[in-house]
Amino acid sequence: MSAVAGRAGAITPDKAGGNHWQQDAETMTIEQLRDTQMERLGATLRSAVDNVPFYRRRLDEAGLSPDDVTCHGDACDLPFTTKIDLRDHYPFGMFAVPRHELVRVHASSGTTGNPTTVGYTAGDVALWADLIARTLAAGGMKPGDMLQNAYGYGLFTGGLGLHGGCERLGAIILPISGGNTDRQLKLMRDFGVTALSCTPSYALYLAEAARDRGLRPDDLPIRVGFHGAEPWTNEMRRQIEEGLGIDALDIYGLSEMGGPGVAFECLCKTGMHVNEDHYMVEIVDPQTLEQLPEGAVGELVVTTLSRAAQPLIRYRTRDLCSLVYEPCECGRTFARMTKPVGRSDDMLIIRGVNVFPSQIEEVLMTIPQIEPHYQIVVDRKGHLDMVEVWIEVGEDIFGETMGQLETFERFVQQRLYSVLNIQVQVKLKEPRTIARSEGKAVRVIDKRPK
Ligand code: DLL
Repeated sequence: MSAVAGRAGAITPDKAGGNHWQQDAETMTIEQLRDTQMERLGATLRSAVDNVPFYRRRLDEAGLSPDDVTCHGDACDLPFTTKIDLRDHYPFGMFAVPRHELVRVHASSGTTGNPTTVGYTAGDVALWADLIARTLAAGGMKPGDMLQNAYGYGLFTGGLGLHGGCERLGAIILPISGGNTDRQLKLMRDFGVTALSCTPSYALYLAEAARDRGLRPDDLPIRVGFHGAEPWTNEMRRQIEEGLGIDALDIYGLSEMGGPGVAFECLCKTGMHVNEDHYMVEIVDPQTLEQLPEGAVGELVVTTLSRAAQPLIRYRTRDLCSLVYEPCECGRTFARMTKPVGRSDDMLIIRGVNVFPSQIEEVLMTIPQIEPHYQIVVDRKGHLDMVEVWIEVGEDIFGETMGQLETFERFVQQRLYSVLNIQVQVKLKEPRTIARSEGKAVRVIDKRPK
């Protein structure tokens, strides 16, 4: 199986005015898609069982061999994979290829302590680039367009993911990464940038910053934006589109699946097309784990069909959404997923960065002056998420001078930064001032508008 099968090498306009990057693949019939999926699923299962002891054990326990999975219905018998499984096999225990076949490793935050690692072979990187090229082409990008990529570069998959896809498309990448808003706006105008990629909250922030500097949407050359990595609403879309004068498109992915590129919106804006030839998706009830029918909201479960370095079987994303199978006006036949409406775990997404409350607790509990009572308060100031961590400290600490208290707050802030990679405000609270709960402690107060 070639990771880049169906490559078009050119962008083909579709009837709705968007564009296909790999038209044959993106518009294949349902029968072709099902055959492709079963062939690739078989290869994925064989590789997982042959090369990853965890999967060999799991399939053994389920009394299954890869040859038992002969039709779509059989896939429901396969065991699930969770983030805990990835953590338990940190760092490379879930990889299916020897180290010399890897060319890249990314990582994202884990539930506790260790990050979740993601490996890529050269073929995986090439496949990823094609999936992002599909995403960018669907927004009308072509050679000659310039993409200002304000996703963070580094271990986060947003920066390098969009970067590779833009080069694959043959368009121009401006690898500016996040932050430095003045420079973002200056280069956007000076260079004639036509496309923007960043989190939706940063796009709103850029729109506001442009307005504050007296720039009107018509003064900005950008035409289209690719926004994801955190939840956003259609109302936010409206504000971004008005503020920047663009079409704002949703893109979805997660590190465990290689990063962005799992699903993308076309200019019809009627849900995100899942790249079903490379990712098999289902919706399950997060409690019973039973598969749910088309249109029902539940947890998205994804099986990789083409990733060589790290095949994942029935991975529980924890993202809650629904799927629609009706073909889209753009000609694409892949299922569309709705915007994720929430998560079935407690992960918070702060300015695009994943944060688990347990990570914060772990840090706090290593500091002896801190009592085991704390609260995490998340709010939105303007368009940016802000986090305050309220912590109760012992009586004795309030005997210290203001300067010493501030030094202590800064110390805790730095400890949290080193683990979370985001700035949080630490607020010291006097003993017994954080509300006690009779049931489950309420650790997170999320005041952000839904
Ligand atoms: O956020 C990958 C990505 C980068 C996607 C750039 C889109 C654009 P992680 O850091 O592993 O990977 O976070 C994955 O982010 O499980 C969702 O909860 C959330 N998420 C990603 N895209 C969207 C979206 C990247 N479009 C987690 N809408 C996922 C809502 C999203 N939530």
